[in-house]
Amino acid sequence: MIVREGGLMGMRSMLVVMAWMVLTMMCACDGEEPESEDHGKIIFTFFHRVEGEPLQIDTMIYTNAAGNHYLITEVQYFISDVILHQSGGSGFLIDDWTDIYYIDNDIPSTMTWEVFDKIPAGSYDSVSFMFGISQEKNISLMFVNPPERDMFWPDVLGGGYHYMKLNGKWLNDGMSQNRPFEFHLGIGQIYSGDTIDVNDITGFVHNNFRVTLPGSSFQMTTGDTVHVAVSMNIEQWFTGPHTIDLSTFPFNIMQCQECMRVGCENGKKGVFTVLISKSKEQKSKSKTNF
Ligand SMILES: [Cu+2]
Repeated sequence: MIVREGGLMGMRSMLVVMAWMVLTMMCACDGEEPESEDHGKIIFTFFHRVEGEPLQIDTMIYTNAAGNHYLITEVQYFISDVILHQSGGSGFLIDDWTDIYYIDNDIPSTMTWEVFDKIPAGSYDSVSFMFGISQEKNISLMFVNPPERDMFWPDVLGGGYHYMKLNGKWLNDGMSQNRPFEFHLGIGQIYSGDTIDVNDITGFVHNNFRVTLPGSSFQMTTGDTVHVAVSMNIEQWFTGPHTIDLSTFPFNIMQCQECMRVGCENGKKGVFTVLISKSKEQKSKSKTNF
């Protein structure tokens, strides 16, 4: 409120001020009233691990199922259309503030997602999310700022955005030098010939897939904060249904649909696991750690 300096406040002005104060108080009381709908909130935290331990970046200490020694330099990915599956009911879609969420191992703030949506009280069987972005939503130029913007996928290769950039280096026994790998997932291409020439592209494949987190049931009661700690188990990208030998992969797989298909099939099982915990106070500092 602005009160002008100088001059006496007239009766009319005083009445206006008093009316304003009464209104403000009423509004304040309104705000303290409990919402009619029963709901709680949900916070996602993201962890990157290798064989159960927190990821150590830039260190050649890991060996995948194929026997390649490897290190990881970057982990960047999108999840979208998170659905909380209500017991015996439909799904609650998280989309109030954002429906596409970016996670980056180098940007700690992205590793915690305080969901804006008010989550209806009740019991939930599971939590699922789209890995990457669905065909309908994966639209070129929708992100104008970094870091999301820098996930763009070239239009000529299908457009939109990478689902994931998992970058690193690998080395086999007997090799004298590291080689880079770019395990990038996104829209695949179908080529008419045997050569990989963008002029021969006859179609695109949307490789995004839905992940249902195993053991992700929870109960939401009013005032609860449910903490969903999602772990990406990086070694699982290289194994599962398919053992991936980096020496037989192109260093960048963006134009190898077969490579991306195999990678995505590994991603559907074992890559993502979860721990769910609850806190009562909305402002609680309690947090789940692996
Ligand atoms: Cu790429």
